[in-house]
Amino acid sequence: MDPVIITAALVGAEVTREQTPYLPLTPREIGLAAAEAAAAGASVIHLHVRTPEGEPTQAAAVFSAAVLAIRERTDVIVQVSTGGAIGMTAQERLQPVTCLAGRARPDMASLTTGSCNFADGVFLNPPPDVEAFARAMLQFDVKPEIEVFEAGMIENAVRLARRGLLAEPLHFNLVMGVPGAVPATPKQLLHLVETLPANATWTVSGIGRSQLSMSVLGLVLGGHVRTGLEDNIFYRKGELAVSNAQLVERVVRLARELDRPVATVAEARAILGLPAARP
Ligand code: KMH
Ligand code: ZN
Repeated sequence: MDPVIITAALVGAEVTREQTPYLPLTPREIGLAAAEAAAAGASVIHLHVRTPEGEPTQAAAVFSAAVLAIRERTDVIVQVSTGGAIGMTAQERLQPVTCLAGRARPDMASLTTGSCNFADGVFLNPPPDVEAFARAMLQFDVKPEIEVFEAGMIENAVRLARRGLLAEPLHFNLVMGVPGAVPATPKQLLHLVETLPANATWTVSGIGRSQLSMSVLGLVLGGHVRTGLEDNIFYRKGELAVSNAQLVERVVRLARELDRPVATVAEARAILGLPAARP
């Protein structure tokens, strides 16, 4: 079986320290959490950052500090979020793609190709913004991970690729179980996987308690797996996960049982078509 790329989504924009004391917030905490997750088997870090007060931000200075804190400690692939948080402007969200320099430049960035309800809010991604994000990623040589919260977002990405705004093969993250978007069921996952272009790579993220079942399905179906506190703060019902690394370790154990070798960073770079290392 092909190696599985494990992505650790360390912090996100929605989870708070009140919900879990184990959430890394400062650039240093994020750097340490990334190094632990990488040591456990993660080869990609999906990155959001926070202000000192713990609020989500897309400020370039904070992203830069966090990426450097990660790069000081590990050679993991860094994927910055352009989703940010509900209510942010497109210009604000794009900063980690367009404003980071030198070693702080990201390898990848998330790119959501449509709008959807997102818990009590609306995650707005109008076509002109999506197109601008795709163009910026091409210009800054940052590989998009297409975030799919609803089936139509796959076709939107394929259309962008046909217009030359996304480079193929495309890489997708199937995000299952956000309240208001596609439910985390095996049937829905299979439908999304079968809808992908034939040469695409994909990972799956299960939100909340679906993180475990979606991880297992991702492994069985030959996909890649995202885990971490952004998507789920519990290890099991009523028991908080004590770190991102703990969640990664569980995916590694499952992968071993299911005969999926865990991708090294070099293998993940090759699978995703990334250069051997970001200069
Ligand atoms: N925080 C969500 C509104 C992404 O990182 O690109 C969007 C999100 C997706 O987390
Ligand atoms: Zn995210």
